[in-house]
Amino acid sequence: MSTHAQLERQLRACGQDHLADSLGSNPALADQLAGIDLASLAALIEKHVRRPDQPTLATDLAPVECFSTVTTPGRQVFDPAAVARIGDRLIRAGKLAAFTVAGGQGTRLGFDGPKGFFPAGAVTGKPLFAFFADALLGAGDRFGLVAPWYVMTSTRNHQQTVAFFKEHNYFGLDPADLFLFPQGEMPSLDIRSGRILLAEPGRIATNPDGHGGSLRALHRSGALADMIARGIEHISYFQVDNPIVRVIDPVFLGLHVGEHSSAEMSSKMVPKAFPDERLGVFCQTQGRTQVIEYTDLPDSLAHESLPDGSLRFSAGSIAVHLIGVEFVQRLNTDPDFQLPWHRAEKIVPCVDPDTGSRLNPFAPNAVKLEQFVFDALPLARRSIVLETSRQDEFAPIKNATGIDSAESSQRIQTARAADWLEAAGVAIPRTADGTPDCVIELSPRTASKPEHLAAIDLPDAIAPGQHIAL
Ligand code: UD2
Repeated sequence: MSTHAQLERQLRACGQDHLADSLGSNPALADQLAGIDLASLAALIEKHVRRPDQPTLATDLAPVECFSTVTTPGRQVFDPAAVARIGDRLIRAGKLAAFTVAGGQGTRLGFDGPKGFFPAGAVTGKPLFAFFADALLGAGDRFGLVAPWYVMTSTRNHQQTVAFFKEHNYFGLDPADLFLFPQGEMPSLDIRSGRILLAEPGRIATNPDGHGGSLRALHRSGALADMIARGIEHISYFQVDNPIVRVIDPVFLGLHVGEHSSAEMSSKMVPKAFPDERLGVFCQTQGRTQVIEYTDLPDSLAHESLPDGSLRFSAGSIAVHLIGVEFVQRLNTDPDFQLPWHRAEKIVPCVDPDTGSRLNPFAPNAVKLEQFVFDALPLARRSIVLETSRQDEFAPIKNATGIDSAESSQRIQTARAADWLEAAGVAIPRTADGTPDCVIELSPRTASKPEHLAAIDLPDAIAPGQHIAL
């Protein structure tokens, strides 16, 4: 059977007659469909569009046990210095790479451009990508070598991102140590019929396949092969939205490769600030770690508290992981490897396939399917979770205003820098309630931990109202 006839048959088998009918007159459509797994589409439409159901939770769901550097009661305490020595050795030996997932659409932020371009610096206005580059350069200064950086984009922001890095002279990094690749796409489906929507006549509407798609995209893009060729053994995974993420962390790496872990996939958490905080929660079922996304956690569990008043399911995911290169290789060579798909209802402007007229819906008209990287956690044999300090490592920029906005992130950045500088002997102006009366932007090249400030020439004091970048 010709490829064309085979494609037509596959399309009809999964209810996409409107595409099968126009195949002959539109060769570009066949190219667009080539990257899509049509064989599994019928089952996905049935499960997520025609008969969507609530995800079922395991009956033995329990809170996860965590290691802690902040010694919250009840956590497994360990010796960070001993563990850091192990991580330190691996970093110096060039075994760690950085990996940013930057393929999301960032609709909530309302920023006109890829999120990595967002001006996150309170004083310099430098973009998020510059923060991560500075973190890598800072680690390079301290460990004697700059880790390679892999950035996952999406088809819609890839060229723009490549150009942005070039325009900014790769933020001081060697372009040979930078690897940008686009993630996979999924067709966007009509919310009622399951038919693939058309973005324009003859062109299907697609959406990025979720950050879980990164595990396959690493392989497909050649990034994984590049890591192996460089001798990389572990991947420091983080999202594009958190300017204070500790990109290179010897303590976390030492724990990840240590006796309690299978060195396949490890995670960082902070205790949730309030029950409905929009963080996935680490849980345990059948001895395996997993994350339940906040949208899937029933209210009763989100609010359940312990006798001391703390939340029972409190371990909030800050979406920071260490992932073993061998683990990613294993998943990609396993014919049964498939992360679950998650359904989201979205507004997708499209054209009517029957009349060709443009539709601009006001209510969700599409089902978007995405995979989540944390769904790979239960595939790891022993997966550790490390509690960390929220103020030191988590100040995401997701929303235009309020919680997790640029304003809240910059407030946390200043509070963190003020505490670190004060501990290093710098006088910090504070208002009556203790809030710093200044704006401080601390580059991760200068310090990603308080002790890094010991090696820096610091001012004696910061003036009230001063804006300072260090
Ligand atoms: C994510 C987690 C949430 C919590 C929070 C911490 C999910 C589903 N939820 O919430 O549990 O850990 O972060 O900040 O992850 N991305 C891609 N490709 C895609 C989709 C997303 O690269 O197809 C990237 C995106 O660019 C961003 C990250 O993944 O860096 C997070 O995506 P999000 O904004 O959808 O997740 P969020 O912030 O609601």
